[in-house]
Amino acid sequence: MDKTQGLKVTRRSILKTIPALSAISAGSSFFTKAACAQEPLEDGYTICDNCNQMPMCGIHFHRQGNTVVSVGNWKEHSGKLLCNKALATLQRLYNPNRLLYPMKRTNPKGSVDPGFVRISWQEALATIAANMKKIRDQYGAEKLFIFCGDPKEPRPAAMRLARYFGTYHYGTESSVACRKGSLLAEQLVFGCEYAGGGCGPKTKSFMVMATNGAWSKPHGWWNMISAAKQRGVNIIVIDARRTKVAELATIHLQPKQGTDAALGAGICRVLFEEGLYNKPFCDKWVYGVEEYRNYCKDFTPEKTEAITGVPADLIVKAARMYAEGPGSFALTSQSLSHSRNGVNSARALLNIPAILGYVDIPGGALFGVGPKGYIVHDNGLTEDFVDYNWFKAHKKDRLDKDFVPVWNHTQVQFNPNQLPEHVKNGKLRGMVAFGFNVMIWPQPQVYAEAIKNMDFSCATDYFYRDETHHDMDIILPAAMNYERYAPFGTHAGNKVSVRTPVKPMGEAKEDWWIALQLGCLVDDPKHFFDGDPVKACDSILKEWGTTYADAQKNLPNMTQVQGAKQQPLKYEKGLLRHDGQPGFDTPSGKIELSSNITKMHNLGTIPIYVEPYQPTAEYPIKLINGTRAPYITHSKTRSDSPYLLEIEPMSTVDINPEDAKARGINEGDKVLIKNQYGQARARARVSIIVPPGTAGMQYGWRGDQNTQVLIPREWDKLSGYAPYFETTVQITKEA
Ligand SMILES: Nc1nc2c(c(=O)[nH]1)N[C@H]1C(S)=C(S)[C@@H](COP(=O)(O)OP(=O)(O)OC[C@H]3O[C@@H](n4cnc5c(=O)[nH]c(N)nc54)[C@H](O)[C@@H]3O)O[C@H]1N2
Ligand SMILES: Nc1nc2c(c(=O)[nH]1)N[C@H]1C(S)=C(S)[C@@H](COP(=O)(O)OP(=O)(O)OC[C@H]3O[C@@H](n4cnc5c(=O)[nH]c(N)nc54)[C@H](O)[C@@H]3O)O[C@H]1N2
Ligand SMILES: [Mo]
Repeated sequence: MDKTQGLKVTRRSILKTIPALSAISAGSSFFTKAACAQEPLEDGYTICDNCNQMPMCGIHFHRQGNTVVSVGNWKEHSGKLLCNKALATLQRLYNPNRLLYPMKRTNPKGSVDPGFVRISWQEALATIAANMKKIRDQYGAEKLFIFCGDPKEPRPAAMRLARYFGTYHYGTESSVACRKGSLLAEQLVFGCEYAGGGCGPKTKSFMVMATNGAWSKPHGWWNMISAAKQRGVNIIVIDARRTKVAELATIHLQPKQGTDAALGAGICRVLFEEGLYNKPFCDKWVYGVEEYRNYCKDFTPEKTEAITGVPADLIVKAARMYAEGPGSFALTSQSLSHSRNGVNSARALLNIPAILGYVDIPGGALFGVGPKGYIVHDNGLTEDFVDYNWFKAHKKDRLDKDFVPVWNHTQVQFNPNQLPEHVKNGKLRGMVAFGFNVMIWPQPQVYAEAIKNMDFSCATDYFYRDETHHDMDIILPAAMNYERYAPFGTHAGNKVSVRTPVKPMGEAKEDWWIALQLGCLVDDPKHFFDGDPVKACDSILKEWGTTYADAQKNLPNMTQVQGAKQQPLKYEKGLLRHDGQPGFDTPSGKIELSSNITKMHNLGTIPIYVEPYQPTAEYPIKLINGTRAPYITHSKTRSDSPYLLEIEPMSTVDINPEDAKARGINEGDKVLIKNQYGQARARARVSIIVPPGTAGMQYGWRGDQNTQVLIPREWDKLSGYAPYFETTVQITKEA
């Protein structure tokens, strides 16, 4: 059977579940037309955007006329195994609740009914541009906040809009939360992005640092680790939960949530004391060894056990086993950084491969390379495209300077977690957003209030989301991944994939088109490729030796572009530092166990352990709020793709059998999760995936299942991230 026939759209499947969420229904006359179409089946190609992994997975679809009728694996693509979320993008495409027309409010902000009505694109763009210019003229361009949520694809265009409009207050979901907290740890230690990698043929030991890649990295991570296991690689998993990956591990170290800085120190102590660390490497390339070693002295296996709950003998065994390398590692993109001491937790674990010299070696994780100027972590495509240096030059002018000085020092994106305060003080007056979601934040109602109090705000989205869009001025319909050209995908350092889109539904337009059109209205159209997304892509592709049209001709193959050659030991060859000298791009030129940047800002030197919130009699359960599940992405897969909602119809909390029994809770019972900040409803799943005293669940559910109300607005001093994984709660059976 043709694998591309994986999922077929039928009228019945689409109409089976229509969520009652949206205030704006698009109608479904489309399906009647599609059903009559007698056109030939043609091939089409696009990139999945449903979990926003980088790089992303390829989709091969079949179209009949303008209708996508089936989706499946794009077998020539480097991300070729589609998961359920990718298959569900077809149902999302034809979800009858999609936002399909530009809308403007007609009732005052704060009204129960915003009174959104359909307007033309011309009116929408002209109104937004006029308000942007008004803010710039009256208060200064930097009073406009430009934001892109988890969707990674609009980012290069949104960042370019910010640049040429003139505001350096550009932020994304990754400057609210997510990957950049771990990235900050990597930068402090190694001077650049370095989240580790997988296992190669030479790898002997692999440390999985708080990531559950089997569920969060759908494109082949499970295959990679199970193949490594079969080859006899020693796998050490550090995870607070008993995940599938932990069950496969040679050793599972299961620390209590938020205690990794102690565990890292405990493991490093064994390596130092037993002489297992790489002394010649440390002497030459590592800064702060004596200072950190002295700190670790205290963390005897017994003391480390007392803090982390990991048995002392297992800590010693794991340290010795990992030292048998060559060792590789994989660091979480988020879980560690979502605690108040999160960046230091991640740094402490990174110190383990650092002192063993498992840095850019054969059999270890290599530093990433890409085509000229390519930036993964800001998703800006290239430094030239977004004018990275302009943002760097304006770091010191940003509003996050006092709130998070280390972040401000190191990051090109603005940290907007103090948005409510900035709006209150008149420092931010308006917002242009792409895929914006107030539920990204703890206490989302505070952010919704800030949006309401802005002079002007607008957002592009696939759907109308009441909690986010209710008090906005204008909402614009974004074309989905099957309906857009930009951006192209960049993979494996030197390959790109392009699309063959269908015409968008209704009047949806691609985010890049919207950003570029706005750019043309508020600045010189030359900076915005006359509003044409393909021309914008070509400005990058030409530098890399191809064009969009040429890459389309290569389909179904991906197109090879000029990329940097991957090679080990880049620090010896001067390939990591901005000045081209050997070493690392840190102030000392070495890997920093003791950070000169945190020191500069009086925020300590080495990654010390700070006790996380402890359970109390009133709130005895630690709640990890946000671990990934294979069929959910954040807030968006729920109502958008009813197939996925069938797998998990409501917010579900994992609770250990001991804790369940003590509370008279059975599998499937409705429960109430409560703490001093708020409460949320869920359904119980009694499971040993969590240890006694800890519960785990998703976030992103709406209404009375919204767990963001349980999270305090408190922040890691280094990243400014909220403690999503660190709260304590009580769980009771619902009456
Ligand atoms: N409690 C808790 N909170 C967390 C986390 C956690 O683990 N726990 N994790 C944090 C992390 S790591 C992340 S990444 C964030 C999630 O970041 P969010 O930005 O909150 O992610 P989503 O819920 O996916 O919402 C994205 C919005 O963008 C829209 N959208 C999707 N694709 C596109 C597109 O291509 N164009 C446009 N215009 N719109 C689009 C969707 O419809 C949706 O409304 O949440 C953070 N917050
Ligand atoms: N299916 C799916 N995939 C996704 C996403 C999605 O929503 N759905 N989102 C994408 C995004 S935006 C992100 S940021 C990534 C996140 O990807 P991951 O980092 O893999 O995400 P998590 O599942 O949140 O966390 C990984 C593990 O950390 C463990 N953990 C929690 N707290 C601690 C702790 O204090 N110490 C230790 N040692 N372990 C701890 C959890 O038990 C969990 O198993 O996933 C991406 N991929
Ligand atoms: Mo994330």
